[in-house]
Amino acid sequence: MAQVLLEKKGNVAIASIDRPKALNALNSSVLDELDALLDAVCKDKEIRVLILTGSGEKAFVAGADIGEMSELNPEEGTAFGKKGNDVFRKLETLPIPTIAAVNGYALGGGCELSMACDIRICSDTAVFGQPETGLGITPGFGGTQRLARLIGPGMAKQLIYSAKNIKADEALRIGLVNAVYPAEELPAAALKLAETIAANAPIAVRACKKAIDEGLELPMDEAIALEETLFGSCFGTEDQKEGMHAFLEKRRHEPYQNR
Ligand code: DAK
Repeated sequence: MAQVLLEKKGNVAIASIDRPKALNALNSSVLDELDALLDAVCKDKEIRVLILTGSGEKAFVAGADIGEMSELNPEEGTAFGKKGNDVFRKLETLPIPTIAAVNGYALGGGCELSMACDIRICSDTAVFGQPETGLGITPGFGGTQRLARLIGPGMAKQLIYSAKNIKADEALRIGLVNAVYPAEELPAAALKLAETIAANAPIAVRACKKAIDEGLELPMDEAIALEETLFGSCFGTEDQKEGMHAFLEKRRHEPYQNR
């Protein structure tokens, strides 16, 4: 039975981790399915934005599967960490924008999964945390790296060393999420945001993702040069011509064609 579900609504795809009885904990087979799903999403030219969420009302993802991890030896632990990291990196570098709609517990690997997405929004029932040090391990799916980059090293160290969970309002305050919604409104809010993004010129949106993600790793002069190249490449697209002509002709642009 599939443990990661994919639904398409127009140009938006919604992937749900579907193991609600284990609070959507990530085991090896879920990671394999997520990996295959990302490959399929990448190939589907209709999909312009991916939303990631969890099935059920309690959890986004309550972490890596503690049952599966408990008896690993150091070599197996390293291999499990690499498997997760490879999938999360594939998600992070997916060419299209990704939104984590965090609908409950996002602990350990769940918090890390949300951080591999471009944008995080959550329900007022969401709980975030990196409980690993309380279990005798370090975060293993990029938590030490992405949390420190997102919210700064001081706050990341406090969360990781203390293994304390935080609620949605605190996640908003420290910049881990962009917005908090009543639980029942989260799916619609995520879809509305995704549709807003999907209606913009897809080639330009993908170029923005590349410019931001790759530019942040470069010295400023190289980062600006990267932006210039990507900016220039947009002028070879039909969507740029339509967008600018529509403005000059004082009309609404035709739906962008991803060309
Ligand atoms: N793994 C496996 N099963 C889990 C789980 C998890 N992370 N979280 C919950 N479950 C299962 C529970 O065992 C329970 O199963 P049954 O007993 O019903 O069979 C079911 O989900 C419902 O959970 P609870 O009965 O505990 O529900 P409560 O509402 O009472 O509590 C909770 C919800 C989220 C507070 C609690 O379930 C909890 O504390 N869960 C564990 C959260 C956690 O510690 N997550 C972090 C896991 S560590 C690495 C690779 C990866 C990682 C690290 C290193 N390398 C290889 C380098 C990542 C580590 C993690 O993510």
